[in-house]
Amino acid sequence: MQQGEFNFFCHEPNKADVVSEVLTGLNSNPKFIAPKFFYDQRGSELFEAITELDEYYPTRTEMRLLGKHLPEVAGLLGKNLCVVEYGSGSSMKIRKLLEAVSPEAYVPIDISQAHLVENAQVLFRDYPSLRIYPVCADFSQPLQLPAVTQDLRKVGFFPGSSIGNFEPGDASGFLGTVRDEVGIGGALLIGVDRKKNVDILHDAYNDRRGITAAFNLNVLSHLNERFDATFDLAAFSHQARYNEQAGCMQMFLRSCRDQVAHVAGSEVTFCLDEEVHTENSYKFHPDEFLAIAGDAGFAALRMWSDEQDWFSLFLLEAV
Ligand code: AVJ
Repeated sequence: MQQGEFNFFCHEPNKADVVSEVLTGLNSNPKFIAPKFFYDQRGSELFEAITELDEYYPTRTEMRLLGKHLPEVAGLLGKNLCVVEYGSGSSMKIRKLLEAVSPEAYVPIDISQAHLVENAQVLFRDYPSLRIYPVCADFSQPLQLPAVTQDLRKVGFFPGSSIGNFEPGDASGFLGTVRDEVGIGGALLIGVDRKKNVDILHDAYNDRRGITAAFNLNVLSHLNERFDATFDLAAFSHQARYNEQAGCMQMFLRSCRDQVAHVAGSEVTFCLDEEVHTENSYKFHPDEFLAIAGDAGFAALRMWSDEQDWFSLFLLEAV
């Protein structure tokens, strides 16, 4: 049995750049906070809770597709693989993929260092012969994969329709960097949420128990802790609605009064009813997604969808 290995690589962006990124958004008109700031430890836990909600169908639908089609994926991918996971959320999905394709190496990439390393160590305990190289980095930016994996065929894994967080132009840009990272002949297994009845989407982002609202508001707690901000969460309300023209669910935090918050020493003013944009979650027709993937240098090998065409799994090859 091959001896496993665990080696951590840190490319965490420096704090000054992150602070200026946050302030740029909060000084823009309209104001925005990038969705990556949802995922501190508490945010990752809240998202975990969202995936178990009746209304939030994407995770369970994708898990069913993985369960059903991973044997075919394994047959198509072959051996001598390195799985590169963009954003290491819960390990439910990656465990299914690791079990199905038995790669030589696994490279999880995530911006939340504690969450990343903790998840990777648990996987190393359960898969001691696997070479695991966690990389702390912003996966939306180009990065060097660990050189020790260069002799292996790269398979990118981007589940959950997190591709939906990118603006269409940025989505093909991101997939282009993934294509460069996996290289010619490399592959990408990606989950994509489909366009559907707006009521279903509305309910998925406005769940009865208010978990999504807590997840959305938690971004302010994250900024309070990390950037000495002074946000009063009780002075903002969760808003989520479908933008028909753009084809995406949009989330906002609405200011319940005129107010001022300090962020990393800078003052930010909010008017009554002013909205801060926190996330776009684009929904796709298959041809729309394949056009974006094609622009990025990927060809479709397979597409699998659930019986209601609510969610699709694509296996792409870098050409
Ligand atoms: C993890 C980005 C795919 O957009 O559906 C869940 C995050 N936002 N509920 C999504 C999310 C609100 C989720 N992604």
